[in-house]
Amino acid sequence: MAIADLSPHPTALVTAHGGGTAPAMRFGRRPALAGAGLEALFAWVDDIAELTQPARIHWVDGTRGENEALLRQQVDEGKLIKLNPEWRPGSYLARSHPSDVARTEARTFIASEREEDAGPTNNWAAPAQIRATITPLFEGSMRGRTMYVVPFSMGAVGGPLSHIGVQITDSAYAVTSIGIMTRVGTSVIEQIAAGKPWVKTVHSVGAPLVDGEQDVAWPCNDEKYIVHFPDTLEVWSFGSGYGGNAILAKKCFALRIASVIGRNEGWLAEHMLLIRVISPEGRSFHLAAAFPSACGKTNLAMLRPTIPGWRVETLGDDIAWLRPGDDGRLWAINPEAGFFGVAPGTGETTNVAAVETLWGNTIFTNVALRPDGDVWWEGLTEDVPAELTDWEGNPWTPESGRPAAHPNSRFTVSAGQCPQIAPDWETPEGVPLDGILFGGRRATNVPLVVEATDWSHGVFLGSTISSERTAAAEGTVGELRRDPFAMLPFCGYNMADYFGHWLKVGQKLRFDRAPRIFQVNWFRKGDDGRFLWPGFGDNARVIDWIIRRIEGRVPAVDSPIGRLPRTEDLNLDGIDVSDDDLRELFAIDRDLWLQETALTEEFYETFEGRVPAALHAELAALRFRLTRSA
Ligand code: GTP
Ligand code: SPV
Ligand code: MN
Repeated sequence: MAIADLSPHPTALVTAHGGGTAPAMRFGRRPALAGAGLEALFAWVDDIAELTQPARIHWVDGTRGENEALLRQQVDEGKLIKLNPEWRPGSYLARSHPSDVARTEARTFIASEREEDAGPTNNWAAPAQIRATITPLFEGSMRGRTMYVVPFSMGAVGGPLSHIGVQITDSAYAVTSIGIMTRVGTSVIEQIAAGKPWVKTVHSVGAPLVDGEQDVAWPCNDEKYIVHFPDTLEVWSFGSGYGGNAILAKKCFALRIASVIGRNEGWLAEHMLLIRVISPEGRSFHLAAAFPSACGKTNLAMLRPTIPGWRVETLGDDIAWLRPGDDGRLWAINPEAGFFGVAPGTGETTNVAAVETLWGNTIFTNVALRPDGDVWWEGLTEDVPAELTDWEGNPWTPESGRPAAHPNSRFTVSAGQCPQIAPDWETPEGVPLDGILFGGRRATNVPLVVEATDWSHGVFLGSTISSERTAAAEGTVGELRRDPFAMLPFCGYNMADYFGHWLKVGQKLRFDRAPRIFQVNWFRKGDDGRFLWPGFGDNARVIDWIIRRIEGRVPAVDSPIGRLPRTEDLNLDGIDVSDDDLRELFAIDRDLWLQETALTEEFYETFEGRVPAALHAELAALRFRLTRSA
């Protein structure tokens, strides 16, 4: 179809339901707004339409009625299964194509002008070259489909730390997901009209419908490209409908592109949860924590402490933007509006707040379906249902010998539904941080908790994080890999420069007001392969120690790798952690640690001299402490 065939004020919705004629054109028109900034937006939308040749254009206004219509349309098209409203009102199940279940890091590119700006941990592509590769893929890629234009804000609309963008997509599933994960609406267009800068993101599942071709439940393409242009603030994503590849406001914008904006403007875009911890005395503390994908952020974000008196309020579960304030403190916002969380392992005993959050209005992807029209996944209940439909739509019984839900199956739900969401979670100026935690999944070596001696030691700890791979990205689960700051797949520029930027941000903080930095590891295992630490709600016991350290109420023990708790300072009332296990949780094997330092040096060397001297000095100091006689 030629661009000329597109009506200037195209209709929103296809006729699918109700038969007969199209419903009244209530949604989808180009906003009737004026403002200098809009010309560029309209021209860009026209350009993308000319390239991708959709059958119609729908300007998303973010209203409830529009959302309901989009959900209904997806049900009619067989793309969503409506769950039984008796158990799960307003909720839906999507089943992806079995090849499109996780982020595809090997197909993710940073197309900075200079290769060294992407650095050795990213796939670099020359901008002109990759544009020449992907443009033909987008040519006609939306034929027969609706092209949605989705204006979104990361952070409260108009907030001082917020940023806006527009996503063009041919996936209604993406639109309804973005509607949960971000703030979508015409108020964003008003900001663009007023001249506020915005990020351009383009997404196509890469499955045009030609000559009346029948659509499939989960259109996607074997060929995938997730390409970031940090110099022009653009993202182009082709071929995948999966969350992190398709909700471009999330990892692509709020981390990869935002990390570059943050480098240029003096702030940090981080893969971090954000919580307020309220002590038994009623004092509030704000913590952010960076753990790699599927390593416990959502769980800690919704912590229900097992020790009396403590409370946690949720502020965010995946991304935090941190900015030094005039007061010398580090201020944080959660730029998102929802949770795109890992389903398996989320249950009454592990994360009851998440289970409660999911009471309704949730889009589930790749979980199992119960005969009664509700959902299930491994770990939701102790009892395993006798009969299910698995994530691929096949009959399943416990004897099947395979998981009923995909290990990276997910829920998408509004943050406001979390029963312990902080009442002020949308406050535009954010909250001042008292502590930052770094962690990963480490079966060996890394103690339950260790405190950094100062900011640069903390940055060193962040830069050395390694973690066993999970199902959140394609690759071999369990394999140990470096994941500094939990940002390996998400840093939009050279990670050595990123380490340097962290050091610089530290210099802008008042030394007595900077957040204290800790490393934690809930995943250490005994020789018998069992977790040594009960985890989940009991992680509050570690948080309790961290807060008392921040308050200066407990001493710590110096070790070669940082400050450790005295065991008598850990509140272990009511749990069975044997003395042996406790010793093992904090054991530091000097030989193994020296091997770690050798690996760290190797890792630093891959940056060819770009790692800041301060971090080399930290590494040398660690080696000295490990080798000097005990
Ligand atoms: P992304 O959304 O991929 O960034 O993941 P996340 O970091 O938010 O991870 P999440 O909290 O969803 O946890 C992932 C998995 O780790 C789930 O299966 C959890 O049950 C499990 N998990 C979380 N916290 C703990 C813990 O303290 N101990 C143990 N053993 N497992 C945990
Ligand atoms: C992660 O993988 O870290 C996620 C899920 O939070 S995704 O948004 O798909 O990246
Ligand atoms: Mn994540």
